[in-house]
Amino acid sequence: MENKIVFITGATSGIGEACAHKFASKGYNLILNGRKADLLDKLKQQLEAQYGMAVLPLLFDVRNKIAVETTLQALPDEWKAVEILINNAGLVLGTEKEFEVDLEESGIVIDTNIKGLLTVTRCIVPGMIARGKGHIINIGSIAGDAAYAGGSVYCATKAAVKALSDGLRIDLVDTPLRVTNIKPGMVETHFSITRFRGDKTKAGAVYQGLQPLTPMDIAETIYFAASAPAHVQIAEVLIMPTNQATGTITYRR
Ligand code: NDP
Ligand code: 8X3
Repeated sequence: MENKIVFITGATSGIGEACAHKFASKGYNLILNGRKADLLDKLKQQLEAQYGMAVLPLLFDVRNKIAVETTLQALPDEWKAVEILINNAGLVLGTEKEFEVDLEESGIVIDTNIKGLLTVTRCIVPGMIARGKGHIINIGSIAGDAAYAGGSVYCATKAAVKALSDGLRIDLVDTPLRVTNIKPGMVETHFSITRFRGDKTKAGAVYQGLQPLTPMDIAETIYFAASAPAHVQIAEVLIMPTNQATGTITYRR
């Protein structure tokens, strides 16, 4: 295939979907992963019609190791040469204290944000090494820099994303491959609705009185990192709204 290929996990919403639009608008072909077949199909139709590139939808849950491995091993030949991997699929469930969390939910968050990311990386990076070309962009978070109240498990997973990103960068230091950890602060997506288990009022309150980032703000930053010259490796980007200073300090009108 002529165009370069970007593979985005969790592409059916928020930051992943914005990345799909950004890279499609630049002529990339996209492998888009998600868990909702209808949304994936709709996105494929929309992007191909709007930008004239090609989309390969991949329906799987990143927690399902067998599904990830078999699907990625069976990629059609013309889709194998993934140049940019955006490990974006992720979530948080609940705001309980660490000693009160629902362990089933914590398991879902850990299995998605850490093990899912590692599984996809494990499947895609060897091909990048063999081709001598590749960029792995992990979506970490400001939450990985310091824990905050009610975020213990989620913060731990994003600290893990930082360690996995740093470790991979070390392991790839003798190759042309690059690794970037994008660490957003507050971005208004479905993220907080998921955190509050569907309660839109509570989710909306998170962004009241300040202007949060948009998913496209993050996609633009990711595109900037991906389009830097080959000798430039943007290792980390911490990006937050102007009225956010840390994971917990904000100014609200
Ligand atoms: P959204 O909830 O809008 O999007 C999350 C996406 O990930 C959805 O497409 C979701 O699909 C998908 N996803 C979740 N679990 C899985 C899974 N097991 N397998 C495959 N796909 C999955 O949230 P965001 O766009 O905000 O989140 C994207 C990433 O950004 C996450 O890693 C998040 O931690 C990170 N982030 C978000 C911030 C924010 O303030 N919004 C700030 C910092 C980081 P489905 O609908 O099927 O669940
Ligand atoms: C999501 C951002 O505000 O929960 O990673 O730390 S926040």
